Amino acid sequence: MNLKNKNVLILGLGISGVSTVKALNKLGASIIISDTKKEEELKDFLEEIDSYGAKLYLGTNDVPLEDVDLIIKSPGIPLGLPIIQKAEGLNIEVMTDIELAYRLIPENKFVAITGTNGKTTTTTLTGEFFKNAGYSCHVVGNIGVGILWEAVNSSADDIFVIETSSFQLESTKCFKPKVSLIINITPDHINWHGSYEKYIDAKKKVLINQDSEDYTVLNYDDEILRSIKNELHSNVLWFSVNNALDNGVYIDEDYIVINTGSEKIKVMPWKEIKIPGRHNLENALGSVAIGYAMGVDISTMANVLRTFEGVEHRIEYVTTIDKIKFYNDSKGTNPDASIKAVEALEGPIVLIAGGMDKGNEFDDFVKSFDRKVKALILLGETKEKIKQTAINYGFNNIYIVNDMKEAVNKSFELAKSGDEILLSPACASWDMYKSYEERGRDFKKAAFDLKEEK
Ligand code: UMA
Repeated sequence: MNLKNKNVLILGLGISGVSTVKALNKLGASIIISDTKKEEELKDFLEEIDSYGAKLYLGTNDVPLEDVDLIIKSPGIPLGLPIIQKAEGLNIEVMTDIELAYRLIPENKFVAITGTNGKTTTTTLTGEFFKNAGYSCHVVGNIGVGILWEAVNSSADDIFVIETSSFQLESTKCFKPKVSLIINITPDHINWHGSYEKYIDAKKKVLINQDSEDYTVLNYDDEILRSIKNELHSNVLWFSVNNALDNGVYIDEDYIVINTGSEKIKVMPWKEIKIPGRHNLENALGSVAIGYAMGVDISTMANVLRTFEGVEHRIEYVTTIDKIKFYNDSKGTNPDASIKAVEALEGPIVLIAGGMDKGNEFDDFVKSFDRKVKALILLGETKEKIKQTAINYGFNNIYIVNDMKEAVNKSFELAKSGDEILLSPACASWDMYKSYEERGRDFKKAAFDLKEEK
């Protein structure tokens, strides 16, 4: 795809927007940028692309489209936005950065990982497999690194491990990774997609173009994923925590094994995996299946699994005060993710939850408390919704707070020696913060401030 002298409109100047602008500048495109934020709010991002002479439309997404050849939109911008509708009427192609990256390097070594939960851990872990096996590997995408700047600076043999969100996938057309993985699917981002079915359809776009040269890794324990078997044209590799498999990665007498169809390869005892919890075992099995498909040697994968400590904001141990441990799970941005965090800790737990309302229900979340959660501290847009759900299930030890500092102080007041304080909001952060990372850092700061006071 040749973009030299093409007029490309970048909608949204966030992390992916900046990476896209830098890449397009290198490719010789003429760049137009539009963002509803004002210049002042975009100061840092604008500084990064200061010298490129881009035409700016700030404080608005209303841009004349007459001369525009292509639009690259930030993942979170919905396809229903008037400018996108207008572009479609004018036959101007609209895509996200992962689609353009694929079109620029179609003879790719793209590994695309999606799922409702576990994406970031699995993407990081898979990247570690490749790096430790001596590959040059870019870990990019929803994990917080725009793909395009990395793509235009890569070599032919480089591998891209891409965390792909439903937002990024929804507007793909040709995107066809060498290996795809869907870890699990449960309801999320319903408001944005319009329905659970549309969210599932977006996730499926990670594998829909794959053919007999490609591999699709799927969780056999997930009913939705089992049911899409007939839609695949690729080589399927299953993984399962619960079931023995004819073809795939599973647990056999305490060992992680790969059944290739003709032989069973022992990887390692699953109990030696460093990251805790059943959900992390699923993530590990998915990563092993990818590593196997891409030819990473077994001992490298086993060594990484024995030492990999997990990622920031995902059941991250923060500190201990008076034998009370603090865990940051700000990445718990939907009920299912937070259920996994509650399950992974031993308890008793004082749980801090609540945030932006994405249209999720919290029944299963509250049911997972199961006497392990002793108190619930709620903040953000969903505080009353979660409170009401908890009360409906007979859980009444609930405290409403206004900010993270108050949440941390209140939880410490309620916790006893041996308890665990867990931030796992079950909601997005965007009602109070720019990102889940900012929310997680705020939680950690409040915990460390409290420790200093003590
Ligand atoms: N904007 C408009 N018009 C709109 C909406 C937004 O102009 O109608 C502008 C905003 O003002 C903003 C820009 O678009 O300045 C986009 O910023 P953003 O924060 O939405 O996006 P990025 O900074 O580019 O970050 C995106 C991903 N964000 C989303 O999909 C919402 C990041 O995923 C990703 O790490 C990054 O690209 C690099 O690929 C974050 C995320 O929350 C972690 N993802 C969701 C999730 O995991 O649940 C999907």
